[in-house]
Amino acid sequence: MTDSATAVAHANIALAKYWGKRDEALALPATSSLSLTLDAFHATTTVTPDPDAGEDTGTLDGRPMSDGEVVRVRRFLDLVRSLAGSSLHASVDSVSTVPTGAGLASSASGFAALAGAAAAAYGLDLDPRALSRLARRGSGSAARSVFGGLVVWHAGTDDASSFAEPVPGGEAGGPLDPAMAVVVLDAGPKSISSREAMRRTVETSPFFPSWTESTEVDVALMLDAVRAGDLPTLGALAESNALRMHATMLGARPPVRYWTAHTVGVLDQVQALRADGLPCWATIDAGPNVKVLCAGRDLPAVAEALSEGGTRRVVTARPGPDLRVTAGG
Ligand code: 2P0
Repeated sequence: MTDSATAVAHANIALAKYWGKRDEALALPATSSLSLTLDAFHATTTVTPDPDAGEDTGTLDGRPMSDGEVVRVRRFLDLVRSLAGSSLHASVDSVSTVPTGAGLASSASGFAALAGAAAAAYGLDLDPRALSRLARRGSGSAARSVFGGLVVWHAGTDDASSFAEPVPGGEAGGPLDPAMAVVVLDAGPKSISSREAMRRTVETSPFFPSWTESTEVDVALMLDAVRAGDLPTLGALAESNALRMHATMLGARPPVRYWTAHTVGVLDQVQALRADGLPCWATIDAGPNVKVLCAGRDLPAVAEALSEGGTRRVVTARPGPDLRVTAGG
């Protein structure tokens, strides 16, 4: 038996979104993106290489992984094995506090934790940038979950230049003090995977070229806002960028629509809270749930308002930590 390794990675929510790939095989995104890693949701993954195992196996939250999940893990471990020069199969056991497949970035924390644990278990000595590039191959947004706080993922033009890195200024209690209220409207699996929806958007939406051009500009403007400690500008850009991402997928054929009437209801509420003098901004991923960015000091009031007297589940989150390998390796 070879030593196992365990890693913990936190979920991230993009403020400037990744939507569409320029290269599927290498998982190169069409645009750069900017995200906030959250302390509220994380995945803990243990990889145990086993000389006696004939194939890779896995569990997710204590149940055997589905065929589709095992295929994705196996492909990822193939990449790790090729880098490590190993032929050992492994068991992968992952426990997540993120509702799987509900547009709450379960694959980001999942594949970042898998990358960290697999690299350690197979003896790869990777610096954080190399780990981010490796995690990207499992799931694009996982590149960002290697780091805590605010993170930029440079789109790059090849495997070496497409990596994430931390952006100073995202610390809790700092001048920007970013925080998030996650409004959980539906924690069930989504109707179409983001991978498939992105592909359809790239292939059929006439809005896609404008989306990529304007997102590159948004990332630059957001980084300026972070440097200036200007949360209102960052928030307004984030809300607009999310709406543009959904506009580009609504332009696909057949259209991709993750919103429900409840999603629109929360957008209305966020607008009303701003009008009442409570600064907060909405963002939406590949699912109906709405994440609301605000300053840490306003988080209790924002969460209280969105919870509708406690009838709705709202999870509060502050900037989360870097990926860490917690055992073995
Ligand atoms: C993001 N999302 O930037 C965007 C916004 C969803 C909406 O990254 O195909 O699961 O594995 O690279 O990383 C979700 O996409 O997709 C995602 P793959 P991933 O957070």
